[in-house]
Amino acid sequence: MAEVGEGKSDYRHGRNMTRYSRFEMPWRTLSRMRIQGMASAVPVALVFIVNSCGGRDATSPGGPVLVSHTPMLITSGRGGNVDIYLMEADGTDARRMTSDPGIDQAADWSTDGFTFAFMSNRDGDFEIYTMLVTGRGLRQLTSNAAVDAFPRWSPDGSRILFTSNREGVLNLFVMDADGGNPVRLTRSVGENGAGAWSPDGSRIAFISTRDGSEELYVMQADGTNPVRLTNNTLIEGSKVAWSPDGTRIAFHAYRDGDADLYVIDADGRSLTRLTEGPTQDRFPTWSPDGRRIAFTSDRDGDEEVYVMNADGTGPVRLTRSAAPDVLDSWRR
Ligand SMILES: [Ca+2]
Ligand SMILES: [Ca+2]
Ligand SMILES: [Ca+2]
Ligand SMILES: [Ca+2]
Repeated sequence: MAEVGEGKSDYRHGRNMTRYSRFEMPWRTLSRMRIQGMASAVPVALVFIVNSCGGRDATSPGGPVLVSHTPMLITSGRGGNVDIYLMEADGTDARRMTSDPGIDQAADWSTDGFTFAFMSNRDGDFEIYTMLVTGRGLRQLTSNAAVDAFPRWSPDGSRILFTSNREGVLNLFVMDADGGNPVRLTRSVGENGAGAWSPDGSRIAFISTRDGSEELYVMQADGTNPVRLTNNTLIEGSKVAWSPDGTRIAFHAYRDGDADLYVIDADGRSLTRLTEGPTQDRFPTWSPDGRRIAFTSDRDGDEEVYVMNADGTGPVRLTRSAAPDVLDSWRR
């Protein structure tokens, strides 16, 4: 199994800077993973009672600090292992959702608010799983020796988009939310991955190397009519995110040697940079109301989750652990 980006020389760039998070799984590295023997692991059903906590947003008067109580799912190493936690969006009350010795990461909240999908290598290679936010109800949706990664729930809750090399190189697939009927969506030269549904479910944004460099594309949800949005943005992240109104797409890219957040109109116009500075600013997720973007940055030493206004102003740190903390999903 490849290490998850940590200190690998081919992921260094520019001023000897590690380009990738310890937890970031650059989507193309998945295609180079070799499958190890099966690791025996018994999923542990964690019992957590999740407070009902939607819809209570508060804005600090006169200031940029925006507090939300819509919870987030993060991947963190704070418990000594890579696991998924449910956290209030003010950074408090993090509750551990997974406790398997394997890597559990890339959680994506379903629109019903009760279930999340994630990727785990607990059976020896990466598969897609779902779990209730109570910690119960673990279900394994994929089962094969290939990499199955980065699940994203369709807005209507019926399907899950994911990235897999089950047919050779990385491509986007969609399956029913119970794991049935997997269908390949992308067929191109090069690799395709890191897909994300538009809020109305009609389109999918994704990253592809079909034109040589890694660029952002949008296609119809059935895989037709791919349109390239960026040129030489050096996107190598594993995540793109649509604004809730479907007009913009946030992503991170390494245009100047370190990761920064960008937003582009869904038609490819108006590329805007949101973060500056030599630190790694990654994994954007829009708040449900579209006014904020949460992200992950190592600007204070180690990776923490931050939230800022959608125009890039007023970043506020939410997590404070010595381990890497990476934002995965904000409840919709
Ligand atoms: Ca784990
Ligand atoms: Ca697999
Ligand atoms: Ca930066
Ligand atoms: Ca941390």
